[in-house]
Formats: sequence, C-alpha cells, structure tokens
Amino acid sequence: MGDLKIDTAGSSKSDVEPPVSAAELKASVLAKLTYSVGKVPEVASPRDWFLAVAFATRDLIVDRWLHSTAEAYADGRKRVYYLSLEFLIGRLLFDAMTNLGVAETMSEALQDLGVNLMELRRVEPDAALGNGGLGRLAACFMDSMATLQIAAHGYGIRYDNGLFRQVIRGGWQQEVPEDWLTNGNPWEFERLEYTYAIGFGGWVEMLHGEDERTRHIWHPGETVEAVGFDTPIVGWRGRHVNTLRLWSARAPDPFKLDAFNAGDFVGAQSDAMRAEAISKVLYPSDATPAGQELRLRQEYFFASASLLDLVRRHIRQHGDVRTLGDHAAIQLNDTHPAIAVAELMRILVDLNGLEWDEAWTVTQATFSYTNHTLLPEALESWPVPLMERLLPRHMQIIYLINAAHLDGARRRGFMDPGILASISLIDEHAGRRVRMGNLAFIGSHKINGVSGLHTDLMRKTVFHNLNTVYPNRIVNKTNGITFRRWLIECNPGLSQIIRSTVGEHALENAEALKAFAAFADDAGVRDAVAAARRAAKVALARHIAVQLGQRIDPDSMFDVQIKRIHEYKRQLLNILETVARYNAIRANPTIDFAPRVKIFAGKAAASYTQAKLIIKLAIDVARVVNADPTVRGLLKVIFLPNYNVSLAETIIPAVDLSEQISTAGMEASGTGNMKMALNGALTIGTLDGANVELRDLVGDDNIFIFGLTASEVEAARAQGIDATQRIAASPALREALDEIGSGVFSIDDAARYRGLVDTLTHYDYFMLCADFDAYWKAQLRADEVWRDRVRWMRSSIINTANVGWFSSDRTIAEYAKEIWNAPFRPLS
Ligand code: 26V
Repeated sequence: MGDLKIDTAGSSKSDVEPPVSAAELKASVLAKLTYSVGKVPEVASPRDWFLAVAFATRDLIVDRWLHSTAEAYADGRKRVYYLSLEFLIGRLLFDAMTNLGVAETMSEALQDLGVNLMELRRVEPDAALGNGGLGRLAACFMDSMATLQIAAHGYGIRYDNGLFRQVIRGGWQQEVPEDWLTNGNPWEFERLEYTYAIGFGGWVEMLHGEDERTRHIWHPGETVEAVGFDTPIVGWRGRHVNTLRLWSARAPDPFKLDAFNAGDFVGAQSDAMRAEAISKVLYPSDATPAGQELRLRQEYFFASASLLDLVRRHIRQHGDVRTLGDHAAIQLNDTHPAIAVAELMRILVDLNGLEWDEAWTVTQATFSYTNHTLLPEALESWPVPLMERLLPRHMQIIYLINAAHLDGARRRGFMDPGILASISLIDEHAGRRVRMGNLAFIGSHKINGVSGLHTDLMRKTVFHNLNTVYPNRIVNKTNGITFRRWLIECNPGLSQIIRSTVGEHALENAEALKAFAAFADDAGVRDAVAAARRAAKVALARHIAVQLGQRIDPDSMFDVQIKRIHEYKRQLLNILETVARYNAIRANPTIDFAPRVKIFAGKAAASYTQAKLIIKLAIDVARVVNADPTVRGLLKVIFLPNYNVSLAETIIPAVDLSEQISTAGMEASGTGNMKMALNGALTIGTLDGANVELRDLVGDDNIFIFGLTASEVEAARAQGIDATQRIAASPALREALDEIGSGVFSIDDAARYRGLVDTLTHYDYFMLCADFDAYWKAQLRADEVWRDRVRWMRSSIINTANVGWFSSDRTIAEYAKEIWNAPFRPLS
C-alpha cells in the first residue's frame, strides 16, 4: 500500500497556471474593495483592506478548489474524513498566501496601495475553534492532507464563539466571550443545499415485516437543522485544496408566530434558541447536567450531519453503501465523535436495510480512532438515562453492539467477569454509563496513540484488556506539526538561512532539513542564526512592552512555558524553580547564572480552580521579582495573557529554552515541544510524550532531560505521595515552599497559597517535589551551556536540522499507509 500513489503529474493547477503578477493582484484587491466591501481606498479601514485582500486571495483558491474536487470525483480515489469537535486554525490569510506562493507578490501589490501586509495580517481574528493540542493537531493535519493531495474532508462545528479570551484582572484569569464572526468571515461559503435534519429524543417504533425482520423507525421528538459552511484548505503550492465543512445549528422554525403575535416575544423564540445553542460555543462547561446534555447534543449533531453527508456523497458516486469502507476512511479525533459508530449502524441498518453483521463489517472497515489522553477524568462516558432520553435508538444499537462484542469475547475464551466488565461498553460502577472510548475502540479497525510512550501505556493501561481480546489493532502514530505555519510563516529569518544553506527543497520536504546539521560547525551560519533569533526576540520584547509595559533584555535567555495550564504539565514546578533561583540570586552576589526571562502563557479551564491559582501565583511571583533591584537583571518573570495560535507564532521563534516538564507518563505527546525545537530552542524536559522521540532525534547532548521516568513515577506513587521527607532533604525547595505558603508573594492575602503548599507537601501526586532537585540541576546545566555561545548555537542548529521527522506530512503519510489505505502524493 505504501507505494500506491496518485498520478497527477501535469494536472496540478500550479504547474499549469502562470504565476500571478503584482499588477494583477493590485487590480483584484481594488476591485474587491470596491465591489465586495463597498469602499474607496481613501476611507478604507484596516479591516476593509483585510477583507479585500482575503477576497482577492480566495479568488486564487477557488479554481484550484473546484479542480481538486472534480479530480477526486473523476479518479474515485479513497476519501478521508477527519471528524473533530475542534479545529484550532488561527489566522488563514498569510497561511493561504504562503501555500499559494503569492505572499511576496501580494506584499508588493499592497505596498503600491500604501498598505503593509505584515500589519494587515494582524487584523484577522483567530479562528479559535479548539482548546489546545488536540484541536491544533487537527488543523496541522488538514494542512498536511491537502499538501499530500489526499482527498480529505474535515468535519466539525462552526461555533459562534470559540475558546474564550483570557483577560487578567488583579492577577486572576477571567473569561470573556470571543467573537471571531462579528465582522464577517471571508473564508467560508454557506452551503444551504447541504442541510440535514438531526433528531433528538422521541421514541422508537418496531415494525414486524413479512420477511421476519424487525424494522426500527425512530420518531425524534425534536429536530435541529445542520447547515454546512465550507472553508477551503490550501496545500503547499496550491496543488490541492480540500474542504473543512463546519456545521451550524438552525431551528426549523425561527419562532412561533402565534406566540409572538400574542405578545410572548421571548417564549416565541425559546425553541429556536434551544436548537441554536448547539453551535453557540466551544466546550460549554460540563459541570452541570444541562451543560453535559448540551455537549452530548453537540457530539451527536455533528457526527450525524457528517455521516449523512458523506454517505450521501458515497452513494451518489459509488451507488452502493456496502462499499463505503473501500472508498472512505473516517478518523475519530478522540472519543468526541464516537457516537458516530452507533449512528453509522443506524444509517446502514435502519435507513439502508443492511443486515446487522454486514453493517458491522462496513462500520469497522471505515472507522479508526485516535486516543489523545490517558487521564481518567478526561475519558468520556455518558449516563445511560441521558442517552436513552436523547438518543433512544442509539442506546438500543449500543446494547446490541455490546451483546455481540461480549458474546464474541466469551466464545474466544475470555470468561473472567473482571475482564468482561472492563471491556464492556457499559460501566456499571458509578451509575450506568456508556464508555465512549470502548465504543470507539470496538467500532474501529485501528486505534492509535500519539507518541511511542503514550501508545505503549495505552496497551498497558486503559485498553489493556481490549488489546488482549483484539490484538494488533493498536498502532502508534507520533504527532507532527505543519512546517508551513510553524517555520516558514512564523520564522522568515531562519527559513531564509535554511534556503540559502541547504536549499528551498528543505522547506518542502522536511527530511531534507537534516543537511542543515552540517552547518552547525560553520561560524558564519551560527552567527546568522543567532542574528535571526535575536531579531525574533526583539520582536517578542516589543510585544511584551506594548502588552504589559515590561521591558525585557533580548540578550537574556528566553525560558518559555506556553501551553494550557494543568497540574500535570507542572507550571508550578517551573514557578518553584523560579522562586529558588530568585532566592539564590539574592543570597549570592557573585552567582554566575545566565540572565533569564521566564515567560509563561496559557489558559486555565474556566472551572479549574487550581489552574487559575497557579496563574495567579505566576503573576504574584512576577510582581515581586520584577520589582526587586537586587536581582540585578538576572531574572524577569512574564505572564503573557490570552495565549492563542497567533501569539504562539510570535513567541516560538524567540524561545531559547523550551519547558516540557510534565510528570512522565501524563502528556500524551505534546506538539509545542516540536514547534520550539524546530525553531532552534533547546528543550528542558522529562521523558514524557514525544519528548522521548525528540531526545532520540537530537541526541542527549542537545537536550536537557531530567526527572523520573514513567515507570519510576508509577513505582514512586506506589510508595506513597507524601513529600514531607523530600522537602526536608532539599533546602532550596523547602525555602521556596515556605515563602509561597507564608505569603511572601501575596502580602495582600498571606494565606492564599497555604492550601496549595499543603497539597504539595502531603499529596504530591504530580511528583513536583520528587523531581525538583533533578530539575534544578538540569537548569544549572542549561546555564552552563548558555555561557558557551558556540555550543548553544551548535545545539540550536542541530535541533532545527534533526526534527524533520516531526513534520505532520510524515505523520499523515503514516496514517494514509497504515490506517486509511488511502493514496497520497509524497513530497519530492
Ligand atoms: C481533557 C480534559 C477534559 C476534562 C478535564 C481534564 C482534561 C484534561 C485533559 C484533556 C485532554 C483532552 C485530549 C487532548 O487534548 N490531548 C492532547 O492531545 C494532543 C494532540 O495529540 C497531545 O499532543 C497532548 O499531549 C494531549 O494532551
């Protein structure tokens, strides 16, 4: 299968079309400004210009898009459907222009009009339809699938409001709704023709026909319409364009006219509001039963609409629903779309009349599932009563799937009630619940983890028994990132150096980046890389000055931890080290620490109190450290608010030291680690997630690895997680904890962190105390290497050169070959 390639030689749009000129682009932008935005240049605002440029860019995409769509129909190549509740895309303008290869020409065209493209870029709001790693991975995969010319469709929800905006008030995180659609979205096309009726509730009728078969007819009590909105996703050099189809919820009746006429204006619209709430907001709080129900409604809404749409496409093209698995692969991005397994069975059996066994074969051949976390609190399950009420037919189908699954296991000799209980789709422990992970697993032919270690742990822990009953279904697909956004677009300086040393092809085919390692010993290249890094650091320093009014020295080491705030990611360990460093600097006037700026950014889930307290602590520590003259420029602490894709693009090229310090065994992969290493940062990290592969790629000399391994964490937890003795044995840790706990950093509320310190002392589940000394020593090693500028820059270049394997093009090629059996065109 690996060699199955699409022969599109000569038919790629960019190979046959002449490149567009600056004069043509200028004319196109002006025409868009006039006829689509309705403005003249003299009065056009930056937003008007943004829209005009986006529309002009979109025109360059549309022909290629139609061409790609027609080509996929014509050659009948297998299609890939990526189902994800999250697509964390960020901005599209510069990304589309770069992939099309028109960024420079456009910049020239705009200069003529007195418009600066680099400033215009920043006018676009981020499409923040995701929480973090999982959603960003989906966006990187969309880019790589288009680049490898896979006939892929992304399916998700068009949230009116994406991830909240984080504002810091008095040092505390507050969540503000984010409104990316307020000023219109130039990239999307509403497809009213692709509207599906999605049912909820109601009852199931059984019809006994003459052929001895019982037919089931679901009569939903409520119907919501799913309306498709398409965004084109442009691959490298515009050779192929795929579609991201996001569903928006619409009520069949906008309001009840009789109620409205009777003066009940609010009541007249209440049904519509309930229906439309489905696509209102990303990840509503699931702390309440109502919130939980909305989340399940979101999951079924988008899974059903996507399946109805892709089955319609399949039948139109291939005639027979039985061949679905030959022509379509559906990837479930985590368990969020797992209800699709039951929905496809319903579509096949109830709507298309297939026999149960036949339908199950099609279902398993079509689906595969990616697991993204082992954290027990993140493993989805739904109360049976809720499922019965909201999706009565699906609950019946789940029981039938479960019966066949457990019978099959018994027939194959698995009689142990403990094993059978653990592989069942129904968890009987805490009230009866449907386990979505088990449903996704047994409905799929392949299940994958997202790094070598994570996949190993999946086999040993959550899916241990399922892996015994269904061996060889679990495979590893280590995550990747798109080098288009995360190198070429965000780091033009480094990209230019790679172009002029290794050649343009190193930016196309990531494997060719390896040749850059030879330049680690070239003083001229090292100086050039150092200069590009400094420019990126100056740009970040400027951003920080504007945002926070803080001045930082671009010649300091930028020591950066950017990611969601979570206890297992251990921002708190980093803060403890910061406090210990602060103490050491004050206690020792001649200490030879490298001057550092510690930079933190990340959002805490709205209901995650402990994570919010950690943000507050980082900001409290920053206030004290930054105001203390005895620090002598050796330490600054910055918390940058509202971390998002665009802020990441500004920060990442400026990172010297990348903090990847999760408790071993807990971070499934991480992808920020890959982005920062690619941009030349050295990593300080544990042997967790894809850090393991990162160390293998760059070598021990070019990374600072420390701390307990995953198996050591397991053993240490078994010994007990009281850290009293460990703290007593580590003076630096003890002092830091005493200060934090006694209010040195919170004189306005001395008790603020007492509980936090108590927990660390007696319930050190995340092994902060256990790893503190090792982390401290690793940080001292980083100081030492930093002082040797040649050595640091050598390592930096080797990091960039050796992480080509982390390209999501490699990841997607592996999925295509080993999971989807789908053709693709490798980059040459
Ligand atoms: C979800 C939740 C939801 C409820 C409360 C706690 C909690 C904690 C973690 C999660 C994570 C959900 C899945 C996820 O985003 N996983 C991330 O996936 C990335 C892409 O594979 C991977 O790089 C990250 O390591 C992994 O955390």
